[in-house]
Amino acid sequence: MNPTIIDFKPLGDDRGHLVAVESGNSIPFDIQRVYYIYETAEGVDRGFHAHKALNQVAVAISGSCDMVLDDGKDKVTVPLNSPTEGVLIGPGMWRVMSNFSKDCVLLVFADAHYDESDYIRDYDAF
Ligand code: T46
Repeated sequence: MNPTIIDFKPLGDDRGHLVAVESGNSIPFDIQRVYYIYETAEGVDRGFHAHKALNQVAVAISGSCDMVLDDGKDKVTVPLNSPTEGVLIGPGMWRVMSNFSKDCVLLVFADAHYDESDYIRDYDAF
């Protein structure tokens, strides 16, 4: 399994950095929802589910964490540690986020509004 890594173009100058994110351009879908995960307690892992239809792109805009993706056959760990690098997570992908640094802010773009019925939270059912 080769996860799709998305490189965002840093628009930096001597004042610092800026990244612009555009639906259908840097993100390969229409963005319907944005959420972020921060101040994750030490040693906590999150996720432990797959989605039936949802597409998402996750970027650690501060700090770092690992995104473990499992398609049912292969498992790959994608280190997220750059505000200019995201990972595309499509449907049918079990995900676990771990090794959150204290300062990690994980920003996620999604192509649909929150819908609990889109979650598969039972690994055996997955
Ligand atoms: C995912 C990974 C990367 C909402 O009400 N609206 C939302 O948009 C989201 C994302 C969550 N919630 C509620 C549902 C739960 O009561 O917030 C609570 C925490 O969500 P959850 O336990 O699903 O969080 P994670 O970190 O396990 O998973 C999240 C996303 O839910 C999921 O889609 O792919 O981040």
